[in-house]
Amino acid sequence: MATPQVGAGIGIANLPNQRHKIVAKRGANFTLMVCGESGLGKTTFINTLFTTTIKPPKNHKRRFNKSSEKTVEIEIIRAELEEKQFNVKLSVIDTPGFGDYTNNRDSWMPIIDFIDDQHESYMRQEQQPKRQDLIDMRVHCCLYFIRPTGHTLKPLDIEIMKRLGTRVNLIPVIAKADTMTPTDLHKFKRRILEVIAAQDIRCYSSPLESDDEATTQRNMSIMSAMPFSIIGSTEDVITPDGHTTKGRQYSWGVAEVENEDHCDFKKLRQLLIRTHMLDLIHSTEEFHYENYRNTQMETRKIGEARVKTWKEEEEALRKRFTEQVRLEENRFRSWEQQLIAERDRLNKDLEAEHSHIKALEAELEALQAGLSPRRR
Ligand SMILES: Nc1nc2c(ncn2[C@@H]2O[C@H](COP(=O)(O)OP(=O)(O)OP(=O)(O)O)[C@@H](O)[C@H]2O)c(=O)[nH]1
Ligand SMILES: [Mg+2]
Repeated sequence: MATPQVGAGIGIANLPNQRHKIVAKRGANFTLMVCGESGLGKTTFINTLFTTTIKPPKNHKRRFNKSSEKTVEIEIIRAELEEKQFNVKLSVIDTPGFGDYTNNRDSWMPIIDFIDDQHESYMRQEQQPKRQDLIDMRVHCCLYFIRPTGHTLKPLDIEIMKRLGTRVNLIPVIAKADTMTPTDLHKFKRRILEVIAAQDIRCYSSPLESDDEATTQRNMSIMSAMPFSIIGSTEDVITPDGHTTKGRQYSWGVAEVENEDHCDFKKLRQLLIRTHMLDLIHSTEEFHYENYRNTQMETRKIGEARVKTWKEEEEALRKRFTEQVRLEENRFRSWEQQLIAERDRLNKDLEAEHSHIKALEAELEALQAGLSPRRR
């Protein structure tokens, strides 16, 4: 896990926001996640973001070498961004790309679960009496990588984006923008937005209005680029006008990461690191986390009510059973008593019969005794 420090300013201290003061005091935790089909350039994007935003850390080399490898597990990369008195602890979550079929649930469900688990873990900690130093890995923004097919969103994208949109600030991005012509890219963006609207997929939207006109204009310009097209690369290329920048070299020329005519990487980075970071953090807390908490509370309340009903039913059943057993026992006892009484009566009868027989026998004997001398 790398922990790079930034030397270059990132502009976050200039946030024109009341909340800035609060966050500036204690610093902010910002967690960004990338997800999407395999091989779309998620890991490359993270590396590009670090290379272009943060002074590359010494121990970061290992990651760059890994960029062409498949990501096989959820990986968290940590960095610290500092500017003047402002401090941001940045965590980027790289996820394994999933296959391109909807029924491939095993590969993308863990990503959804990861987001829920972070909310759950935070909620548990909040419920503890000791609440200092909460570990907070709630995802503030999830970039969903879309394959640059030029057609439309696939059923797989729709299914996953729907689930993500209700849990997290979802921002769709078009991967590998250098593989499409600007005209096709424009059409593709429009189609994606149409599907998002038609399918009711909830994507991140931000308050565009601000106190000053320039900020409002800037926010509108950034947000209107959604879904952001991106080019990822940590390689240096030489532009036609001779300066060195990050990009991808082709026989026909270069695709530049930070050129706004080539892709929206710069706008997206500005949104994430500078203009909308606090809004992403606050909307996560105030909307997505609250949503999760309320749903869980509701579910738990229903659960508790069910348990209460079960307990009541169990108690009633137990009472009924005990009563039944008591009645049976009474019935058995009175039957037993009757039986004993009957036995005693029979015994008495038997004794009476015995005495009667004995008396008869004695009488017989006496009779026999009286008779015999006369015979002699
Ligand atoms: N043309 C083009 N290729 C790219 C871009 N970004 C990444 N690639 C290439 O795409 C391949 C896959 O990139 P990765 O960053 O490993 O993709 P990934 O989404 O992390 O893949 P998984 O970890 O398997 O999900 C590599 O060969 C990259 O060089 C891009 O913007 N344009
Ligand atoms: Mg990867």
